[in-house]
Amino acid sequence: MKKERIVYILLFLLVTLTGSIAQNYYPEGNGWITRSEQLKPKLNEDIIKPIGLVQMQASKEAFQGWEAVEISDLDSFYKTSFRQQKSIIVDFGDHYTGHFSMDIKPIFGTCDAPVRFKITFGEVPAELATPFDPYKGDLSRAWLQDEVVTVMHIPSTFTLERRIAGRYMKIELLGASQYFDFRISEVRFNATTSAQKVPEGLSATASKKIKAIDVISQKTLKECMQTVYEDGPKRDRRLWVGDMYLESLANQYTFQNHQLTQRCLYLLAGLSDDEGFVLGTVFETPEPHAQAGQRLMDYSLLYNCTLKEYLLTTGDKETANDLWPVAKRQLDIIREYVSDLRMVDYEKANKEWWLFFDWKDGLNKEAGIQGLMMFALNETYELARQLSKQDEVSFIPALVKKMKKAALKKMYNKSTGMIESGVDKQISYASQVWMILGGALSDTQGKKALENVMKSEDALFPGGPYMYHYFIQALINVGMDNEAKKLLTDFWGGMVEKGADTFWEVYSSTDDFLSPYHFYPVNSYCHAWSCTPTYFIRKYPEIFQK
Ligand code: RAM
Repeated sequence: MKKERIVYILLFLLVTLTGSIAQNYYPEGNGWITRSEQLKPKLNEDIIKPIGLVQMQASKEAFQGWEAVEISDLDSFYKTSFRQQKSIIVDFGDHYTGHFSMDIKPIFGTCDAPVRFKITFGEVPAELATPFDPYKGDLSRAWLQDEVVTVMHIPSTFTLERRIAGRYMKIELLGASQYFDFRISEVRFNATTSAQKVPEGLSATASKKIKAIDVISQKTLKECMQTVYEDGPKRDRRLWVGDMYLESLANQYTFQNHQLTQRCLYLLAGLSDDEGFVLGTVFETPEPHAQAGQRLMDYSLLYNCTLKEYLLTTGDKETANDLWPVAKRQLDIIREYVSDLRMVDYEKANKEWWLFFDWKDGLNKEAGIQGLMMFALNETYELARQLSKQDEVSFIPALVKKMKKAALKKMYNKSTGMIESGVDKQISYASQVWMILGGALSDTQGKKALENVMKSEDALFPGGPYMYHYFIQALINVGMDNEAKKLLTDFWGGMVEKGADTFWEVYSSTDDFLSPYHFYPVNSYCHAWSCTPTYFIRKYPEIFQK
């Protein structure tokens, strides 16, 4: 081999090897990514056949103005020329995530030209009845599940490469030769999930509505459980820390695939940034990588809470010990942003990090982040206790005490009994909730704060299911069991009444078209953070199953 050639090969190897080994704050970082890959679940597959053909009909009463009305079974669809039918919508009977395929067979003549179809999938009826263009949404138009496909030969089996999620599928004929004819002889869906176990049924005393909510929550979680805990199988199809936290809670009481939680914890740890902070979201393909620079403060801290929950559920100290340095490092976020006065430096935090909490315009998050920090500190201390590592975080109890005192002094209005957040003294549900979860308010104070905020007409309401989860938890923590049950039943029950097969990313009983992305078809209608009713229903049977 020529000398230059050898040098060239060596150089190439050096570049590719160093390129593929990410810089990592933790010496074990790359090993954690490898570990997470070993824990990747094999997906269960299930072949789903449609239940019939439907037509989308405008209806004032229906969710977003459209309902799916059954028009026929599949027999005549499969037997009749598709050139005559031109456009049909099949109903798979429920929401599924996976791959679609169809068999196409000739009726007469020889296939002398390709056939072109447009295939559109929808999670909800309106998605198949609302024109996508001109596209008005903030997120990529490509999330919408419409594809133009060309089939070169008939007979053949066509499989759509893109994984899709939904219940309804429209097939339209865009182009075919007049010299031969064909029919679609079968359509099917290869549905995938990493949820396997069948959870036990609820107690016979549980109401019909609670049972329905429980089933749909589980379905939502099941669809989001793929090779990671995805946030939504239609969109964004990736692992977000906040969604994972809630999914792992619901998983504990249902499918109990703890290996999936373990995989996600290793993956996030291995992909943390060059300062050791867990990033808000990571992707699996083409190789595991993080959303660069996406520092989302509440999510980094919720990593610790997920790890603590994982340890308590599984007793797997090996994993918890492995990942302990990551949890410990996240606490430095709190140390950096909490001033000597023991209040979070909200302006700085808000400028340098994304504080999420909820999709809610105008929400002041000062109280929220102070409360969440205290919550994460307490959870991390418990994690340390389980691992006999309290001495490594011995500062926690005193810090929490001081943060509580500072928070009450700055934000608690004794006369109204509510927390006021920010310079404008904003009153929101989120602020009361996080101060309760962080332990700043006693049960009596917390109860009063929630009772009062629920009476206050000007208080900023929760925006979406993610915030509703924490709201329900706060109600339970302060002993407002009836209110917790009512809220869960009204909010998620509202989606059931509107025909949800899986629970939605955003929901407002007064606005079907609400969208954080300014175009409701791009909302996710099977969304991880909406799956937690099953967690509450099963964890607190005395509240929800009576
Ligand atoms: C959206 C997704 C996801 C959430 C983030 C913050 O993109 O809905 O679930 O965690 O926002």
